[in-house]
Parts: sequence; structure tokens; C-alpha cells
Amino acid sequence: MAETNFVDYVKIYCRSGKGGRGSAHFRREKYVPKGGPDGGDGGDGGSVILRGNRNYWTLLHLRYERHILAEHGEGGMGGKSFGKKGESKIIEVPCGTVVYDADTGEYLCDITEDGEEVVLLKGGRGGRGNVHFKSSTNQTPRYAQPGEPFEERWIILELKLLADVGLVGFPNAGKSTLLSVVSAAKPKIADYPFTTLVPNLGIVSYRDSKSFVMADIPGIIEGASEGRGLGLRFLRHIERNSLLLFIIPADSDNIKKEYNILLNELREYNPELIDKTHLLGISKSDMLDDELKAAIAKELPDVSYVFFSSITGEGLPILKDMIWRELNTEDITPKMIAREGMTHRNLEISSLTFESDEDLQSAEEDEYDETSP
Ligand SMILES: Nc1nc2c(ncn2[C@@H]2O[C@H](COP(=O)(O)OP(=O)(O)OP(=O)(O)O)[C@@H](O)[C@H]2O)c(=O)[nH]1
Ligand SMILES: [Mg+2]
Repeated sequence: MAETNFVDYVKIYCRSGKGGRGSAHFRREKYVPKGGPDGGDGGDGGSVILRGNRNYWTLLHLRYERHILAEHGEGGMGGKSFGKKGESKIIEVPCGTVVYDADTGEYLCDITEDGEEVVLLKGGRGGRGNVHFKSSTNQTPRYAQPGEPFEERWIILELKLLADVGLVGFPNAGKSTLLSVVSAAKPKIADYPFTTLVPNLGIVSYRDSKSFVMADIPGIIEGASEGRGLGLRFLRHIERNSLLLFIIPADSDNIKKEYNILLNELREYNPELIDKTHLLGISKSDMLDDELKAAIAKELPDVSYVFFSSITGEGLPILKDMIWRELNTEDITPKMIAREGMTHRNLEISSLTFESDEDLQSAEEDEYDETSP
């Protein structure tokens, strides 16, 4: 996946279709005097529906499709002819998409499963034709119902990757290298900080054709919560992971301190991240001998840890075992976390100041002005 193609945030305008009006027609035919009312119903307007699709990994396909309009229902006609229904619009989104109201930031819904559908805006019902209003006291109803109006809304779609394990660490810690050796993912790796600019996902195969999904996100530095480095913008991609794997390199001056800095930054972003299960992987352990390992082990924070090296492969089977065991303990299963274990906060609209989004936003508003009546 090219880096610029990773789109995890879009704002779009949606509108359902209004219902067609019912007809107030009367039957007029030779030799049939006073044919009576025969106006048919208007068709229902189309709805706007969100559908989870596991073939999508990002929101890229929606980036330039900023207006999603379902069709209006057509009006009813004489001869009890019913109006055609307006076609619904289905917005395909990757699993893990969260939907907010763009004006208020209010959380609306989330889509986590392939094929899952949520009706975002319901189409207006078609009005009933006068054929329905004939009664013993009124043989010639000259009215019919109008169709129901459409609904409209600006929404924000935000992707939160659905991975089982999230990698957390400073830049250059060896996160991407780990993902590249345990999965088929080919993230960019280099010996400078912030090599990874967007999240990468990889499927890690485990024994007996079992597997789990690992997410490598850009490195975090002290002060990220105040916007340093790439900030915390990508942390939302580990909000859903049931398990966080902290990666701290063996040559770190103080592993415990580094772990605490990372914890602090996570806490600033969302205190719930602290309650997740944490594991510690000490990367680049090929640089250590047993004596050094023993010395380091005495100074570690109070979490399960493993020394590993992506270069020699040392510790990787143990690391996978640890992850698998944690993922399969009674109280956390990935599904549960994705669905029930996650509380969605509303978005703070005023704090959304992503550069590219602002550009897009103004572009999209211009565009909208032209098309709006
Ligand atoms: N000796 C040794 N070097 C490693 C190991 N794993 C990664 N490295 C090196 O560490 C450097 C950083 O690796 P990356 O995987 O890009 O680090 P990262 O954590 O993804 O960094 P960012 O994307 O910048 O956050 C590279 O030069 C790797 O070759 C390891 O197990 N042993
Ligand atoms: Mg990286």
C-alpha cells in the first residue's frame, strides 16, 4: 500500500431520496362516467446505507466522492400506477469504520463486520394516492399525500484498524522490522526515525494455520500528545487492539523510563489504552549477551517481556506464543474488544486540524456550493 494512499478520515455529505407524491387522479374513460379515484402512490425515496466490506482497507475510495445522494421516489400516476422507488446508495467501508456527525462530532455508529449494514439516512416514504382515500362519505377525494422529505447530513468516517495486536514504541525501535519478519507485510524499514508514516497491517501465522493481525503504527515520542513528531493521530488505530506490544530496543538507556514515557503519552490520548493487556518486547537483542540480558532483566517494568531479534529470529516463537496466549485468555477475545469492549467518544470537531483535511475540506465546500440549490 503506497503511503499516500492510506486514507483513514473522510468527510462526506449524504442525502436520502424524498418520497414521490401520491397522485390525485380520477379515472376518465369513455362509457365509464365518474370512474372514481385511481391515483397511485408515490415511490419511496432511496436510503443511504453503510456496508462493511473486508476487501477495503482504507477510505481512499471515498476521498473524492464527497456527495452521496440516493434517488428520489417518482410520483404516482393515474390508473393506480405507482411511482418508481428511488435507488438506495450503499457506501462500502472497511471493517473498523466509525461514523460521526460532522457538525456536532456526535458518535453515530460503527461498522465492524463484513456485510454488516446500517441505514444512515432513511429515504422518505412515498405519498399515498387518492385511490386510498375513497370512502362512503367521500367518493371523490381530490387530494393525495405528498411524499415524505429526504434527510441529509454531513458525516465523518474514521477508520480504526481492526488488528489484534498493536505495536507501540519510539521511532527506530524496530517495529516495522518485526512486522516484516513475522508476516508477509513489506513495510519500509530504515535506520532513521519516522520511517513509518502510516500504519501497516500484517497477518501473522501461528501454529496449525491459526493467525492474528498485527498493526505497526508510526513511532511515538515524548510530547506526542502535544503534537510532537507525528502526534497521536495514529493512536486511534490501536484503540481497538485487544493487546499492545511495546517495542523497546535493547540499546535503550533505560527501558523502564522509555516504557513509562510511552504509557504517559497513551494515557494522554485515551486512558483506556492503559487498561489493555501490555507485553514488552525488547528488540535488537542480538546486540546483547546473556550477562547483559540478566542485568537488564532486573530493571524492567512490571509486565511480561521477551528478548527478541528480528535479524537472528531469536525469541520470535516465544513472542508469538505470548501474544497468542494473551489473545485467547477468557476475558479478551478480539471480537469482543472490537464490539463491546470499546466505548466511542464523540469527536471534538474544533480539534480536528489535520493539514490535508483542511485543504480537502475547503475544496469540498467550494464544490458543494456549486451543486447546492
Ligand atoms: N541489530 C538489529 N537491528 C534491528 C533489528 N530490528 C530492526 N533493526 C534496525 O533498526 C532500524 C529501525 O528499524 P524499523 O523497523 O524501521 O524501526 P521502526 O520502529 O519501525 O521505526 P519508525 O518507523 O521510524 O517508527 C533499522 O535500521 C533496522 O535495520 C534487530 O533485531 N537487530
Ligand atoms: Mg516503522
